[in-house]
Amino acid sequence: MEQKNCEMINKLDGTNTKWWKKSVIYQIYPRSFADSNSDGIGDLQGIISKLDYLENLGIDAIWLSPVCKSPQDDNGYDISDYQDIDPMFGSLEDMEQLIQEAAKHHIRIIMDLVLNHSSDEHRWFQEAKKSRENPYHDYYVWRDGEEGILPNDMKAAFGGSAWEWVPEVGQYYFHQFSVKQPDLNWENPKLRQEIYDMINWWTEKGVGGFRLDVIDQIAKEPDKHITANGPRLHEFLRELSRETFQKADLVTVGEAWGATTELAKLYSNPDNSELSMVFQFEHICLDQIAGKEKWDLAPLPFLKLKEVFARWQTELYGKGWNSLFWNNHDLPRIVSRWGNDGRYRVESAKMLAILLHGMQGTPYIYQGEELGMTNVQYEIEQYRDIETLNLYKERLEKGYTQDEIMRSIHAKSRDNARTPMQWNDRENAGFTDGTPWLEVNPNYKEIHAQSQINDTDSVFHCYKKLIQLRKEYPVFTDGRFQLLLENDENIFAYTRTNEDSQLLVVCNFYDKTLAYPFQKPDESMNLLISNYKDVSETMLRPYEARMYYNNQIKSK
Ligand code: TEU
Ligand code: CA
Repeated sequence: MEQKNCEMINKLDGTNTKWWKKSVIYQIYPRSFADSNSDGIGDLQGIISKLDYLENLGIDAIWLSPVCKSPQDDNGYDISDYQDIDPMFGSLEDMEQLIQEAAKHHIRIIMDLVLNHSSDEHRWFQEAKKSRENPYHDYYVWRDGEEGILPNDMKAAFGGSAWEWVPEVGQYYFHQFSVKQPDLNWENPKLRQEIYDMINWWTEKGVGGFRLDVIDQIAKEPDKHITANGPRLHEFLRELSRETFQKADLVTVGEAWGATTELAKLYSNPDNSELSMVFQFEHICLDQIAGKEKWDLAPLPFLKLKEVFARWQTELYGKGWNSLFWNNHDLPRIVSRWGNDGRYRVESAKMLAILLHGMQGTPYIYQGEELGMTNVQYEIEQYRDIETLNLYKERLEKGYTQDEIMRSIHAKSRDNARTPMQWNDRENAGFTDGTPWLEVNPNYKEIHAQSQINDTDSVFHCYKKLIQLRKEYPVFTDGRFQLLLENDENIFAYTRTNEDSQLLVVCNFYDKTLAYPFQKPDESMNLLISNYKDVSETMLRPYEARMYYNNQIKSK
């Protein structure tokens, strides 16, 4: 019955295929979005209460970070029951209600599937660790050994060894993330079948698609130190797709830190054999010391940023599909990171939006990005994220100074993105009537949704307009990308061109005033959107961004 919801939206769109190529997806981190029952944690009813806001913004789908049952060691990325909702967020009925209510607002729900690992509190793992003969034992990745002598030196992403000893079975299990996130063994066909059944069960409930957490790491081979891009990865993905996604008109997006453009063409092959699109991070990893960790800060190499975007735009054209994003729940706020969260907060937030949304791919907006929300600079006691807290301990032990560590945390902690959504200027930014699980950014009196919704100069309106433009002009979807001024140290400029029209995007990435680098725009150039009230023919002001549209290119 619920599947009708998606069919209904398809009809409204006037298309039955590849709806996601014209869509904009909004990511919700449920625990930080809206709290309906004053326990300080966002929940499903909270999201339902904000659907009008999201429809007003104009987004097509919500990527919902995990809401399944979980002990919350990694905020829900450690699932203990894939077919139930965590009571913290509500019930299965609330989830069904969300799917239905969202459809009435022309919004689909994309669930976050964490298939690389489960929680150690999942029934499968509870059984698996009982004995080597248990039927669930092989659902996980085990290696023989002796207590204290590790199978090898592999490290977990959240610190420490990737191996954990279980005395009952006299073996180590493998975990790429926290010790409470044992890796699933995709080599086991029975496990794969359980996963497919679970996905099909959600599809029947009417979800619009799935985001696949660290999907490039499912085909691990720890004996060879292989985590990402294991030999059987694309074989597994094709089977997964055939057994589940291809049976419905879903969007699927694979998180892949290790993707290259070549691999991305496999993941997102237009023949639909694997996924709809890839979510890769090459641009996001540029401001760190090469070969080191994200905490080892380096200035953004701007020319490299342009090169990376241009390469992905060009190489995937017609052969794959990319996600366009600056933010998610693991990344710092972009306006603080590569914009300016002081004097030019509004201008730079809009510039970054215009720059990204003119490209080919499916844009993602992470909650609060549409308001220009910023990073926080908390004391260590105020942080909640397992990665941040482990890093702090680990680096103190390694002899880093407190100041060095806090500088890294302020720049890169995942909690920068996880502070509660700023709805209004009331206490706790209108997020909760209780005590928020993570403190609200102290700038909420100045930056909040209520003041922006009806202000046509707001960051919110810039995003709203960009979403509308993507729907209105086909060139956003199909135009070929060309980078301009490749070696300019300040300006990011490009065109998108299809058979009968062209977009020109010109962005000043920095806080200085520059000469306008092109011929003065003529009457064939229609200014679609910009971030200053007027347009100078000779100058680009700090963080100025313009997007022109020209539909007379044939006559040229
Ligand atoms: O993230 C994948 C991942 O590799 C991150 O751990 C990343 O290295 C880190 O966040 C960068 O700081 C996904 C989820 O998005 C993340 O929230 C989860 O913690 C992780 O998987 C484990 O499920
Ligand atoms: Ca709540």
